[in-house]
Amino acid sequence: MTTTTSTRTIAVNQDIQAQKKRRAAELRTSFAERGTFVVNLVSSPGAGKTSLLEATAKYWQGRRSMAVLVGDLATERDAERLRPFVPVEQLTTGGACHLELSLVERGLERLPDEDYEFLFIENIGNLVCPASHDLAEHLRVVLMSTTEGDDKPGKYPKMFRTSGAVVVSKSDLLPHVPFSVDAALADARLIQPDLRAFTVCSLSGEGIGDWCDYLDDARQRMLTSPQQVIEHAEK
Ligand SMILES: Nc1nc2c(ncn2[C@@H]2O[C@H](COP(=O)(O)OP(=O)(O)OP(=O)(O)O)[C@@H](O)[C@H]2O)c(=O)[nH]1
Ligand SMILES: [Mg+2]
Repeated sequence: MTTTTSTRTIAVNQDIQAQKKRRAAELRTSFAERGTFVVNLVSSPGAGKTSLLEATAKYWQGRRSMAVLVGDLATERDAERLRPFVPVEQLTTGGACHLELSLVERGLERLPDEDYEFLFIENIGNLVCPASHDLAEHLRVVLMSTTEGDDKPGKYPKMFRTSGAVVVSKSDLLPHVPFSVDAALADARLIQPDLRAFTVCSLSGEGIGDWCDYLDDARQRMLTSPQQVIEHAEK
């Protein structure tokens, strides 16, 4: 007697990814309805994400409401730096190289429940893994510091392809390091021609006004044409 066995493939991974995508879309819409513009800040380690957030918070103090979720593998150090200026919660991954939406949701529960104008999520310092994780943001911004070389966009294309803006940080060091802003931006725009670009020094505040004006305009666009901004973020 012969027996036949039949196999059935269950696409568990696909299902989980679809679930995460749906949840990110729901949250993005709900943030837009509350008037909160969400920015996911990504870069290599030490490029200046927390410093940019400190400078942004100081520039806007008393004029805009913002909150921050800050990700690291360990420690509360970045949250401690930002706490004098804004509501902030530290997310620690315990070793994972990127933030997941579920961790962001847990952080949101710990933040005071207010309709902030801006929510910034500082991702783990890494130009690879965070590119593949939607955190319900309306805008992804990639930082590139002048000390890390101007050849990074072509080497980490997904991060630049999925970002809407690039911030060149540590501009005060330009006279001392071999970094061409033009070359870096040309390389980035080969990958993402519509990238908006800003050059800043978070320590002196140079360029922070232009960066904040851009964020104000981006939030205004979300308030007037939410669907357009949401669809663009989901592409
Ligand atoms: N010269 C100069 N140094 C800066 C500037 N911005 C940040 N730094 C320095 O760069 C170092 C790293 O800055 P952080 O803001 O901690 O960078 P980060 O991207 O948040 O780092 P991780 O969270 O560890 O990935 C710190 O010593 C900052 O003082 C800048 O505009 N100019
Ligand atoms: Mg940081």
